[in-house]
Amino acid sequence: MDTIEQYLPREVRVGVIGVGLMGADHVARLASRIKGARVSVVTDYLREKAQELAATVPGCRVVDTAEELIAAEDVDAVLIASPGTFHKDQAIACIAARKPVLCEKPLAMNPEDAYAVVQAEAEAQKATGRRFVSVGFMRRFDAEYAELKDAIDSGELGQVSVINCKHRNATTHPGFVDSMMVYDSAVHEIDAIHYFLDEAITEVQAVLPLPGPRAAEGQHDPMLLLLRTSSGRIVTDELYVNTDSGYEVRTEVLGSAGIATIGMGITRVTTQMAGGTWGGTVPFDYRPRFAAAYDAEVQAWITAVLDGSNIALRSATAWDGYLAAATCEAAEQALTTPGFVPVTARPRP
Ligand code: ISE
Repeated sequence: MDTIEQYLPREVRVGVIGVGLMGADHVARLASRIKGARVSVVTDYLREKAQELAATVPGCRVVDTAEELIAAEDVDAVLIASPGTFHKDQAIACIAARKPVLCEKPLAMNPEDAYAVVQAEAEAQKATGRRFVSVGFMRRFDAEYAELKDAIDSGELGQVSVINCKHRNATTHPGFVDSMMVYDSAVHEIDAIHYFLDEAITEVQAVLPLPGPRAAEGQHDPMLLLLRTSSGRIVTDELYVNTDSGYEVRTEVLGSAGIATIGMGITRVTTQMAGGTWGGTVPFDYRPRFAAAYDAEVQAWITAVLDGSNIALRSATAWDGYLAAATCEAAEQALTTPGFVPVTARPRP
């Protein structure tokens, strides 16, 4: 008797676009920790870098362009880890090729582009009955985030009125301007709020303190965003991306029956030192904090591709990517507009 399993691939051959920090990290994870997948093709505009990485993965080859990679016979699914400005076109090309895609966040650098991906997927869904796009908001796969979501959903915390988020990076690369603080960094909290509360963010205000000594010319670092949700909850998002001290992501939920905080584990090892000091380390890089979440996210994606559903249950979808982009647009406007700026979102196709 025919079974669906015999028509499904047993191993997903993944093509990875972009081998910078995140792309190289995903290649290593797919090659060593993810079951049911292998990296078959990589590409990067720095070909040499792609070649170096491919040499570490048995059976992996390099192509010149993202288009070639998406069309390749030996690519079943695509992981996009290129800079955000390329995500829209590459995601749409994956949909056109009917290949499942895990697109790193953000889905796009503006809501129009993100909406174009949503529309392309909706049309493909009409034709094939399948969806194709997952967005790499990895925090949805973090154990602490999951516990916090359970605490909110179960009612254990009572009525939630305020959520305080803190997002601190040790440093950023040159050219990390205000819009990137919004679309690259704050976008994580924006998606997390949609994930935690299942309700829309309706308006955003920016409060801009004295820039820190490491802020680039014209950059508002630190930056404070206030988000209001449809039921009237307030979220504070304090971003400081050049602290020089390390990576910290904290969330505190104020409920009428309890207050829950995650992200306090800033160190894995606490040491008592000779000389009477006590302490630990704060990782400089953002990858260690969420390493397990990235593993869980990519494994869940591969499992979904293998079972034909393409998108993992907990994953952010193209629509989530669009809502995040629409909120980022309001946040970006709020940087130069007094008071709250409304989030305008189009209807879901
Ligand atoms: C980076 O792209 C990430 O996704 C990190 O999680 C975030 O903390 C950082 O601010 C971004 O630049």
